[in-house]
Amino acid sequence: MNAKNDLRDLAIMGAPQAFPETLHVGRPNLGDRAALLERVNDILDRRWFTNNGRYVQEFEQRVADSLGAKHCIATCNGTVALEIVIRALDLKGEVVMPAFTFIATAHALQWQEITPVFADIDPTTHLIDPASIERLITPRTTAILGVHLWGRPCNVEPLERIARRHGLKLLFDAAHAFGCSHQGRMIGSFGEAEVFSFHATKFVNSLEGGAVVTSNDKLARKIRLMKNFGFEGYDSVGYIGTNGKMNEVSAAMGITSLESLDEFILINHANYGVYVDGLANIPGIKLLQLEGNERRNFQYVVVEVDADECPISRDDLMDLLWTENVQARRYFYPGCHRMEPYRSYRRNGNFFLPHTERVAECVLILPTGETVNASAITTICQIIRLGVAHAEEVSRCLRVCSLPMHPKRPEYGIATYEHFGPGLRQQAF
Ligand code: T4K
Repeated sequence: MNAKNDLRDLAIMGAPQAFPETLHVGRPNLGDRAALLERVNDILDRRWFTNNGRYVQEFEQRVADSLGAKHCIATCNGTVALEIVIRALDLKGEVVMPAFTFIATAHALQWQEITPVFADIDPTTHLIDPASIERLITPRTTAILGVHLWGRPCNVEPLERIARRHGLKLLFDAAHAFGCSHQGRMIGSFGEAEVFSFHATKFVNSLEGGAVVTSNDKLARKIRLMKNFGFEGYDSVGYIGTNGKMNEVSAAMGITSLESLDEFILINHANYGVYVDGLANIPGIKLLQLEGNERRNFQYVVVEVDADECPISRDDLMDLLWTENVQARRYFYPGCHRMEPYRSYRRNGNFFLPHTERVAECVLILPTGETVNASAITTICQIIRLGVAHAEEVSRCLRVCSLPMHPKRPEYGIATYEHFGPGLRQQAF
């Protein structure tokens, strides 16, 4: 790791990059490798790879127990879990959801020709704003789909009241919120059902995976059948279904990961604390507050770059980090309503979502998890501090070099730092 104490230490000035290996947002946590391999060997020995195997059953039981829920139905990923629960609840027409979320939340509805109707968010919490929901409800509305973004629970009680008043179903995308609580109750126990993701990038992962958690017996039974083609027995099918099953190796990884849950949260929490100190008093840089009495997993480090107060733009700061081999991400830019097919829908196109627009323009997600240590975080914070302190030079340098570094910013093309690194100093100055 190369220290970044002043402007001349930055890679855009020709200095070595801060990190020889890329730091990612969402680098998977491993947990106990030996325990995982032992389970995988057992799976191979027993030749039972999928279809409600022993490890899937154990994973489901452990998840349900840890959340105090009656049922956990494991699936191949979080998106399919959402699709199945939406289908099992018989949702139709329109569903109100926040525009500021991962695109899978909207797609899970639209995939079944249900129109996502986008509500605005609370600018402080980034969560669906209950006050923006009621005016969106029409006779076609069948549900509200809240998202516990960044692991922060939605403002559940007003959502429950609105759902009750209008006879709507309430469900939650809890992809980010495993291990989190709201008013002392674990996420997983709210609404008709809650959906988790155990994708590789989640702090508890099953390589790919997801789960529906509910305490509704009838719904649980239906989802269990639906994720296995609707089979009720060898020769009888009770519902339309799909193949949404989790396989045994994923479940083995999930169990192994669950066994390290407390350790992962401790690491994330400690990392968060280093970010709090490292980013203190940088003008226009605000770390999303996660502390409090509730349980949190701290798996996303969310920074707001305030365009009014910060001399450098969010995107220039992100590019600066990429030149140093820190792949910060601007989740969930530009918001679902600005992505296809939704932006082409006239009704959504007309939506006025000022808080969503502002937050999508200013959020930057920084690396955390098992693979990031305190000194790496201190260096990341120093890069940010230097970027803010020398905003003009940094932005000019980024422009002069017309850096083609960010594969997800099409305006910059696909190349990476390696493509422009040598000779950069001559180009810039
Ligand atoms: N609802 C919400 C609110 C969600 O956030 C998500 C998923 C879902 C529903 C759907 O759940 P799943 O169907 O995915 O279970 C990532 C994840 O793919 C996605 O699961 C997650 N949310 C979303 C927030 O982030 P990308 O497009 O950022 O993925 P990608 O491939 O760029 O990976 C992120 C970083 O992690 C990269 O810098 C590389 C690193 N990485 C990734 C993988 C897969 C690794 O180092 N190793 C790996 O194995 O979406």
